[in-house]
Amino acid sequence: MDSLLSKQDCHEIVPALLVTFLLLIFLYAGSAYAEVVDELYLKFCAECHGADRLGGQGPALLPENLHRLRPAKAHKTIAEGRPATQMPPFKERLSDSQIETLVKHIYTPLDDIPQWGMQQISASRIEHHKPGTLPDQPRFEADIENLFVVVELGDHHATLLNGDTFKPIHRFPTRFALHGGPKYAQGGRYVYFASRDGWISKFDIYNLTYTSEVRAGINTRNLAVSHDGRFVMVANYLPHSLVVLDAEDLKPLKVIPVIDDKGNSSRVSAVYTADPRSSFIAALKDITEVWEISYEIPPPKGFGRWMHDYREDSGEPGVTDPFPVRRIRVKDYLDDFFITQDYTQIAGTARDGSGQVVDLDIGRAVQALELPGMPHLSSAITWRSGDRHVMATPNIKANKVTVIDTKSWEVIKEIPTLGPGFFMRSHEQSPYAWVDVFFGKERDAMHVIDKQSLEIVKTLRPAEGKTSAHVEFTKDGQYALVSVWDDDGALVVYDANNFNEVERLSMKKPSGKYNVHNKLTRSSGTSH
Ligand code: DHE
Repeated sequence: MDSLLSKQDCHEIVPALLVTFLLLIFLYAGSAYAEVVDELYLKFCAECHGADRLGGQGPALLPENLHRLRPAKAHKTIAEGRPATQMPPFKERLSDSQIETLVKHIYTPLDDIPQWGMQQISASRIEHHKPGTLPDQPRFEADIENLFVVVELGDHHATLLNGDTFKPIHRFPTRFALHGGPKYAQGGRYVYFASRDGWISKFDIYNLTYTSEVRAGINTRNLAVSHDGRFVMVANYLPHSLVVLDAEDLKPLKVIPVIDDKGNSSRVSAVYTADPRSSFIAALKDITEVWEISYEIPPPKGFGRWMHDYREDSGEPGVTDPFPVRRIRVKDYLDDFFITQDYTQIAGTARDGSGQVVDLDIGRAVQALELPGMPHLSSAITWRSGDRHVMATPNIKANKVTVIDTKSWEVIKEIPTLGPGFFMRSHEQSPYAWVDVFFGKERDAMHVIDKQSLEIVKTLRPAEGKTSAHVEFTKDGQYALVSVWDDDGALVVYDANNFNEVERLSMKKPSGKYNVHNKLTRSSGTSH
């Protein structure tokens, strides 16, 4: 019988079949590999960094956000964890090649990064109560100035606490993974929260209810509120932007892309309000610049109408472009920084340890700063010690508190501690500064330092074996509130003079706690 295929057919079909076969194997291998990557990523990374790599409790993992992290360093971070973050080491659970697979994955661009501009922000806004529709009297009896908001990370709630009686007034749900300090406005009537996934929520303390919410970013760092309570500024990791909101109803007023004059964009390290300057100060992570953004709107007369016009134009600048940016070129990146009490200088460090002092009036870096152990943002406090003004901060990578003279910017003392710490706090009325030992075996310890002798005078252990962290004082500085940072945790109130425990309230992983008076008066013993 004749063969069904001619010799000619064989010449054409066999190679074609072979190519198809190889292609199928290649595609199969490719999709199997993609499946392995997805499985690894979903199992080990997605819970914190988001299934879509756009961030969640942890930052977004995209090439655009990893400029400063070389792949080899990313490998090390996955294997060994990252100090000062919730990132654990994975080397016991993942092989070297699995880690390498994940590294390749996070440096692969996404096909499509969602846009998050004016339109998306506006569309996300939720209005629970229109401005002016809720009663102007508190629904409870308490000194508003001595209230605390305590953030409980364990089940994403916050507790409003009476700082005189230490009795909770109200416990309410928050957005997922709040981070950084909530900010008060209007004498403590309102508090603004930021979540790591970009949601900004405005809560009316008088009426114990949210009034509005908006998603200002996909992966957000923190927020600041102007001292006059008119504007909220949001700092983002993704997209690379700063967003100005109307503090009254959280309507977006302006999206400022964070780009230098060569077109390089940057994540924002953090933004703070500089009250006497009527400006926001933002430090950047991928560009060696500090930005000062003025919220003084000219002309002051007729401001309301002018702003209204601006909003109706849905973001198009009006006669004068509001919120202008002043760029200050600096010597290195500023990952962590503090603004001095008089708002004239910034002391900051890059994660690799190099530090600098930037003068906001002169507009440049004026001095190097020796802070090798890397502080956490907003951990430093200041006080008068003898005839000097000092700044002190714990270090996330070193077992010490560094004390610096804020005039000469020289280190005047390093106080050895039982481990690296996250937060340090004091109060104008207290002779002591409290500092936690967040990392290591002794993480249940809390040191109390005498502000004049610069010696540790007491080490407390609020709960044996459980992390104790983050202190905030009452309005009068007589009591210090400490977190037992555990799902089965507590808020422990100490007499700040004799260190005796006076109250213990059960809470679910309480993180930061924020006193209305200390925050609004910009106490030198706490973050602003
Ligand atoms: Fe924070 C404040 C950045 C890890 C708890 N942290 C801040 C602020 C910034 C910041 C920018 C200031 C915001 C503000 O108050 O306006 N934090 C960073 C980091 O870069 C770092 C090291 C890595 C990261 O995960 O982003 C980091 N921070 C942590 C944690 O792991 C902590 C302990 C637990 C958590 O919530 O993730 C943590 N950060 C806090 C708290 C504050 C804070 C409680 C507010 C302190 C205050 O008293 O104001």
